[in-house]
Amino acid sequence: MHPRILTTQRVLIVGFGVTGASVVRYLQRHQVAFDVADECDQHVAAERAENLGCTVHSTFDATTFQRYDVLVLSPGVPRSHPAVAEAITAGVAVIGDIELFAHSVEVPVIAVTGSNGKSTVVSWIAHALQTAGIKAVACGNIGQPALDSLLGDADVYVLELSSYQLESTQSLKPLAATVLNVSDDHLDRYDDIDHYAAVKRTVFTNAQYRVVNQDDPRTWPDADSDVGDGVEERFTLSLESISESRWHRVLKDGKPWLCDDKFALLDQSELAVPGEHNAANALAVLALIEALAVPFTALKEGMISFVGLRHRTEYLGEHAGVRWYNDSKGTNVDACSKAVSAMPGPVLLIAGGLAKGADFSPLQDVVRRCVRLLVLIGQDREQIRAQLAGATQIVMADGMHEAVQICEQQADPGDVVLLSPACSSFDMFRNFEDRGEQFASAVQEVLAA
Ligand code: UMA
Repeated sequence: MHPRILTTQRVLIVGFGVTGASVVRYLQRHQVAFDVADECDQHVAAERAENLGCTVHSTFDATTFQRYDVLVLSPGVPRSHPAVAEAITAGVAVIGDIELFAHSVEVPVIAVTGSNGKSTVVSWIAHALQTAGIKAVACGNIGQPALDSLLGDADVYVLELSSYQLESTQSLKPLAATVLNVSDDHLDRYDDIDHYAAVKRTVFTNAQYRVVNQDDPRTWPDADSDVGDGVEERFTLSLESISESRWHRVLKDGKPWLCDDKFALLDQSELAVPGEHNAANALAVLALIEALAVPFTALKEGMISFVGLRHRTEYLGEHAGVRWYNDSKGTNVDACSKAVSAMPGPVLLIAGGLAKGADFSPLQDVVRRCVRLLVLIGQDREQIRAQLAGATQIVMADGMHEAVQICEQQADPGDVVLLSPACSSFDMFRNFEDRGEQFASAVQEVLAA
């Protein structure tokens, strides 16, 4: 919805976190009047009302919501929330921040979604483009709200999108879009994984170039979603099925190289980030940037100088022959499995937290092969123990500090200690960053000993 139209509408911002605050700033810039709703303490609401100069509702109420023409919904508020659902039924328009962004953005957008690797791919694209002298701005679910990023000077936006954001987005027209992969996540908000995957695939709507993961059918655009001759081009990518894929990997002199359909471009061992999943991420980066027609020679330096992100298989250091890694961003089963597989030695794994309805039994195989000791923390640790029973030795810890101490005592030289929880953090920590910081600070004590 264009801001000009919004000036004639009664607008309610639903949720006043990082996104809601960015919507406030955006609407203020465009002289659009609004109110705010957030299920917060009444005193907090009163203080906010004073600061914002508008009405702030501290409950979500169906009758109240229906007094507005448009709700701008924060991604963490489900459209199935009774007050929101009733407003939708009553004909109230419910949009998200990305819908507003879509109406204001004037340069190309590369849109990235998927269960795992989104933030890495988005940051890697931005880094590679910036190293090539192109003003690329990473934003969206990665933490920098898309609407705030419009204030900067960008040649291209690299937009990380969650399924939550996609639910309330219709008008985005990305130059290139991808669903990197789909695995169990957020199943507390969706009927099942197919429902979740279908929401993810809406990122392809109106996209000029679709980057498809040949190895993961759930990422393939729906057959009836082609938008016509000359508009769509599929850049498939695969670590495995070479014949099908423009972007893939080959062995050259016994070493893995990343290739397009003509040339071996990049020796995988030159990448600074470890693991098979990062080889797949690198292919996605190259395939998405291809839509901008930047030659590989301009990208190579940025491809190999990308060192990864904090809390994503982040190397913390070594003590007494034991290496410590922080993968606090591993908030689901698939991410945890990939992190464990990427480790350079037998693993002592710290996992657990809020399970979000996930099934942990797919971890059985990798745990059996790679994990010497599993230390479980958090609210749903009993469920995880039951689903991984027999795969390895399992012990329980009451908190992060105790988990680190157990690993320090049990690790032998050559082992790796990895935090990759496969769970959300909110039972014990403010967020995954807080969890990763607490792990890193406990590890620092070990490293300094
Ligand atoms: N709120 C309510 N009622 C509800 C839910 C939320 O009142 O039922 C209020 C809360 O009191 C709070 C606000 O809404 O004040 C929080 O809104 P939010 O949960 O939408 O979170 P934001 O702070 O706006 O952050 C969101 C993303 N969070 C979620 O999608 C849950 C951030 O992604 C994102 O970085 C940010 O927008 C900027 O785009 C975080 C995330 O965990 C990292 N994302 C999930 C993921 O990656 O798996 C989807």
